[in-house]
Amino acid sequence: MSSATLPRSTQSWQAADSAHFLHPFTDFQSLAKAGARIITRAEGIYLWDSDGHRLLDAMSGLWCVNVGYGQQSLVDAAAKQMLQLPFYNAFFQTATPPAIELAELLAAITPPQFQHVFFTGSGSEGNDTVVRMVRRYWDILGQPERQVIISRNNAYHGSTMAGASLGGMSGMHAQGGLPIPNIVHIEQPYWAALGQGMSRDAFGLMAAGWLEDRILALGADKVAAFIGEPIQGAGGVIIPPATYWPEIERICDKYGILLVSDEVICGFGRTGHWFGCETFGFKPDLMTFAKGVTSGYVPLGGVMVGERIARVLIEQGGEFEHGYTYSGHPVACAVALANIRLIQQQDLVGHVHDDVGPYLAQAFASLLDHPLVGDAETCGLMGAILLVKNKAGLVPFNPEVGIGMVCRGHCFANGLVMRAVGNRMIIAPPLVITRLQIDELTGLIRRCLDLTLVDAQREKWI
Ligand code: PXG
Repeated sequence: MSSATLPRSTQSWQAADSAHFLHPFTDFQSLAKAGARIITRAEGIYLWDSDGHRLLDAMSGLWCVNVGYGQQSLVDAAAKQMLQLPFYNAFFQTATPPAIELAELLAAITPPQFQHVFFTGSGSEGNDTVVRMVRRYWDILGQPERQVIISRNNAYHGSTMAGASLGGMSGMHAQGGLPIPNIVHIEQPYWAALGQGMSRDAFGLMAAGWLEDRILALGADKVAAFIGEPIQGAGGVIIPPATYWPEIERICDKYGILLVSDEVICGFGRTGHWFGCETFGFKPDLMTFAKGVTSGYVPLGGVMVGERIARVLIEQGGEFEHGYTYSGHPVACAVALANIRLIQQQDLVGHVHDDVGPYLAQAFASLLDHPLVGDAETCGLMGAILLVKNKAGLVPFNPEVGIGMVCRGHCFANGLVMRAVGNRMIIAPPLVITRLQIDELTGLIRRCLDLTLVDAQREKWI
């Protein structure tokens, strides 16, 4: 659809938007001043806005459109299910075929300890479920004093009261009296910021050791669980050293603490395996998922529940007093089934692992010669570029410059959606991306880095 055939002009959309729509994570006044960019359609890895501009969507919507835009089989699955049975609940001893089939398929594609799933409407609701479930588990086992959940600074686990509490974003904690009780945070495994002068592997062991220190300080009999994203996404694509997760697992095992992997971003092929825990070689007791389970075509989330927990809940727990209207929504589950089958049929996980993942790693390595690039790393189809003032010693820009946002501005103007998190430029493109499209992406990134360098020199930030 070109702008000419749209029923309203961009200006009219923007006026109505700022008059009525409170956007998530947004400074409402500055958005009203700037006017929202109105996205009207998409195909493959590209978006179009209401002025007809094309953008390469290197963020997969918001880390979710794994199979790319415009996949007919997902659309057909939704339409068929809506006609047959648009909704029925799973509360009062009822179920619908799509929810049952999806549960069966998830049990097959997740690591073998997972045979059960609890469905939610989003990743945040999934993590709320995790909090209630791990505390319920320890209650049933007669250890109700095991309440504390340990998470990490700069983690993102959602925006509900429990999700934002688990997250380690100080700005979020400052609004609304968070975190809720008995959620504590340790430092993140961010080598470029905290591990200078150490090898990555030595730093990974040290960062995992912070978990053991905290467990000992709290008393192991007070600790219920540890939660982490295999790779921190919203925190800036922080890829931990290879030594980190196996050591975290060893420590959780040593003290009998439940290990939760938040796979909302890393799940469904993003890192080159079905799940991030497989890429990093650890075995969680619970796994939160959302986003890529439906490629974002409709909302769905959930928690994979390991047999250690499921057996206790099922055999000794009685009623688990938790659930959502949309737990197991038939249309969402039908779309998830079509999405996962498409990932299987097109072997998108192998495509990331063997082909475009290594190709993106090479492309990012080629950017290391750029004067602004202090570090460039990838895992599967997640990538981050660290912008620095001086490559020697990774000297950061003054935060007031907002170097990431300057670069992001050039990206938008040049037809590329790339996200800025502080001084890190991050990408997570659809898994269907081709080598040729990665060449296009890399060319656009280089152009935007060059334009950012010109600004930095002109403004004497460098
Ligand atoms: N866990 C993780 C690891 C996430 O990335 C959630 C939970 C919450 O999911 P819902 O579906 O409730 O949003 C997320 C969501 C960003 C950004 O700025 C990232 C997310 C959401 C919004 C913005 O990168 N991730």
